[in-house]
Amino acid sequence: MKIIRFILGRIILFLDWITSPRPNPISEEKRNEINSFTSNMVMYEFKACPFCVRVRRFMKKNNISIKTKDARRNKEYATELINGGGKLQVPCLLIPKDENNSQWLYESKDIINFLSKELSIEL
Ligand SMILES: N[C@@H](CCC(=O)N[C@@H](CS)C(=O)NCC(=O)O)C(=O)O
Repeated sequence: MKIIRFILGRIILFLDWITSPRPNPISEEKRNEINSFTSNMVMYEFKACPFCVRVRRFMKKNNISIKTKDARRNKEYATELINGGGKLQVPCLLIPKDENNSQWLYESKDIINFLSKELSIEL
């Protein structure tokens, strides 16, 4: 089972690599707006998870750069995710609200919808 998952993961990463989307051209002003909006966010992921690939491709196409934490390879990140968000499921976007409050947004579709709505990106 582990070996099948590994092979599937490699295939997903390879396909993602050869069909990687080009970033849409945007103005410097829009780039600054995106960067300032996402600067303190973190996305918990597994590198070869197809749902994470979907979110990463959306981000790349739309010039969104968010720090990622691989919760498969790093047990500390997995613990952070479980303690903060309540479960080990990726992708999960951590959105800090203020000093004591954060939103842990699960579901690839919801993450893409959130980013596109907040950044006025058409889907
Ligand atoms: N409906 C979810 C599915 C996410 C999902 O199934 N993620 C898998 C990895 S591909 C996961 O977190 N599994 C937990 C585990 O393997 O422990 C989405 O679209 O984000």
